[in-house]
Parts: sequence; C-alpha cells; structure tokens
Amino acid sequence: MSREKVLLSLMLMSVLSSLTRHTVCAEQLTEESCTVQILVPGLKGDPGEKGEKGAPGRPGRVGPTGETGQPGPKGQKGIMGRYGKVGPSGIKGVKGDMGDPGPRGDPGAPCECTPRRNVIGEMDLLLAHLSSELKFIKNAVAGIKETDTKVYLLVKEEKRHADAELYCQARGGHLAMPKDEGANAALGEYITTAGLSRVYIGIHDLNQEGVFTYVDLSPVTAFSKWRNGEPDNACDAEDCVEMLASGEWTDVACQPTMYFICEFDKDRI
Ligand SMILES: [Ca+2]
Ligand SMILES: [Ca+2]
Repeated sequence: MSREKVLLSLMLMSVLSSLTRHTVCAEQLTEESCTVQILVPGLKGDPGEKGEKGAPGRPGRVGPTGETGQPGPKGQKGIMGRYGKVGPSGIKGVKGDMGDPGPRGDPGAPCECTPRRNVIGEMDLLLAHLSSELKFIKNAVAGIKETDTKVYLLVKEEKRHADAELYCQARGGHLAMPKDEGANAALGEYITTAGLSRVYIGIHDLNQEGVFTYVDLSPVTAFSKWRNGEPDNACDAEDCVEMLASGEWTDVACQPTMYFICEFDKDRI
C-alpha cells in the first residue's frame, strides 16, 4: 500500500471516530427521540490495478575508482617507420686479409690463329710481290714523261720491235708515235734524261717497203724527223724505226732487242 493510501485511511478513521462521539452525545440528549446509527469501517477493498511504470530516476553518484586491470595481450607489429638521417662517416677500418684464390676458369675458345696466320702469310707474299714489282718498275721505267694529251713511259726492258708494241698494247697504249714537233721533242728529252742513246718508237714500213706508217697504221706524212741519210733500208733489212737522243729517226732492223717508249692517251687513263 502506498503512503497516500495509508494517510487517506487514517483520515477516514479519524472522521468516523468523531462522528461516533457526536452520536453518543446526541443519544444522551435525545434519548428515545432519534434513531441511533452506528458507523463502522467497511471491509477492505480489493487491491487496485497495477499502475503504469514510472519515469526513470536520476543518475546515481559516480562510484569509486576500480582497481587497475591486468595488462592486455601484446599488439601486432606496426608498419616500418621512415628512414632516419644519414649518420656521419665512420673511421676507416683496418685492411682485411687477402682472400683465397678463386677456382680456375673454364678453358677458352680455341684460338683462330690459323686462318689469321694464313692471311698474314698471304699478305707477306703479296708484299714481297709488290716489292719485286716496285723494283721492276724502278728498273724498267725511267719515270714518266707527259704532254697535254699523252703520257710516255720509257721501258727499260729490251724487246724486239713487235714485242715492244705488244707490251704497250697490253697496257692500253702503243709504241710512241710522235706526230708533231712538240711530241717529238718531248721524247728526245726523255731519252736524253734517261741517259740512253736510242729506243724503239712506233713507226715501221713492214706493210710496204719505203712507206712508213705509225703502229696505228696512220701514215707518216704530216711530220717526220729523219736523220740525214735515213731511212736507207740498209742491207735491205730495216723496216722498224728508232729514235736517237737527239730526237732524230733512223730505220733499223726489227729483230734486235732494245728499250722502247710506250705512249698512252691521257683521256683513256
Ligand atoms: Ca724498210
Ligand atoms: Ca737505216
């Protein structure tokens, strides 16, 4: 029972007690003139219905600090932090001991010396050949004589007239064919400079006695440089022509061998 209900019950009992005493007083006064009615408390009523749940109370006071708990399990390792600054250089350390020698390496590829030796050998042979050729040229050719249109080579190899012409043809030329005074003078100087007295030149009368032509078969008509008394076809056996150091011509036999001069056109070289 709530406190309000208790107070209400006490007040009701007080009122009833007062009424009882008044009634007694009135009974005593009136005696038989009025009916006496005695009031007594009724039976206890049935308990009321359960009230609705009240509003939540105010928060209580803060309790005392509890005891320190046990340490928890160790956490996982964190990520790596940033690199720190480079520290100062340390003191130079002591030189270490010499290490053991490493294992022996694999054998290398076979030397390709044999082909190279062959090449070197061939080069040596070529060089020897060139040296021989150079010596030959020095001996065989007394320098070069040239004009505006021709190049002359005095060949110091003794050959018959026909062989000399073949020699010159093999090199793209002919025996020298002086067709004017300038060319003839150049050849004469060439012979003189070489210290020679006579050489074969490219003139003959092999095709018709007494009718001289150049080896290219062009006629000797516009220019000639015969020595006095030449050509005389001595012994009826002179069909080839030589040039003297003076530049003069004489008819001579074709079979004797002597030096000769080749000529080459400059525009064909
Ligand atoms: Ca003749
Ligand atoms: Ca003669």
